[in-house]
Amino acid sequence: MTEVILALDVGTRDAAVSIAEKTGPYLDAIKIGYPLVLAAGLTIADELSAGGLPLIADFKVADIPNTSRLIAEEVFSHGFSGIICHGFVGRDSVLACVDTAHDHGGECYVVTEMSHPGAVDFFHGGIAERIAALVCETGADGIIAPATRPERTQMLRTLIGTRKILSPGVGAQGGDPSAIAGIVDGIIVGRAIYESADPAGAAQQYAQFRSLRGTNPHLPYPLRE
Ligand code: O7M
Repeated sequence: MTEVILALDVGTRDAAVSIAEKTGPYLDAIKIGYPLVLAAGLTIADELSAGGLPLIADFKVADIPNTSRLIAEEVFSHGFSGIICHGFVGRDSVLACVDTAHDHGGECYVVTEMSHPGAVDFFHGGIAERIAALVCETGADGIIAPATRPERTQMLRTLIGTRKILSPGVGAQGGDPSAIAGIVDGIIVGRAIYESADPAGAAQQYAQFRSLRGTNPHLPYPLRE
């Protein structure tokens, strides 16, 4: 199943709780990060995780190993089940997040290539491929790779095998869910759900793509459960 992960980047606690409640039945996880946590405080994580869906901390951690570990420890003491870090900081910093996540029974995802147009300035030219190799070496659980460039995500799939790919850029950034859902493990959707006049209906529409997991004929590995 290709999971549907809501990027809950709203600006108030009330909006976050309301949208999480409405869309929850059609979601497999919720991702929160700076926009919501800076507005509502980290205790919003305790509140959302009590709803029962896995909660992913998107702080794109990019620091020295000790600081990365301290951030990850704080994250996992607030009910998160996963953390996202950057890969360009290098093996020791990525390992600090991976090891802390695993110590707490959680998962760590590494940003390998971003979805926005400017990402090509740095992530192309071999960087994304090197980060993908680092992901395999460090035992990270998966990568973040762009729905806006399915061909790049397909290439990254060949490098990371059956490790998970979570893919943002669907909807508001122009990524087509039908082009990406067959090669990834989860699509990350924000504005196209939380800015919709009918967030539950929008989430339900994206939930239809769950059945596409592993259907891309060019996949080097069988992905279906
Ligand atoms: O659907 P959107 O565009 O409203 O939101 C997309 C979410 O995914 C938002 O939370 C972004 O910060 C995040 N994201 C990207 O859009 N592109 C990336 O390359 C990486 C992420 C992300 O989640 O990184 C962990």
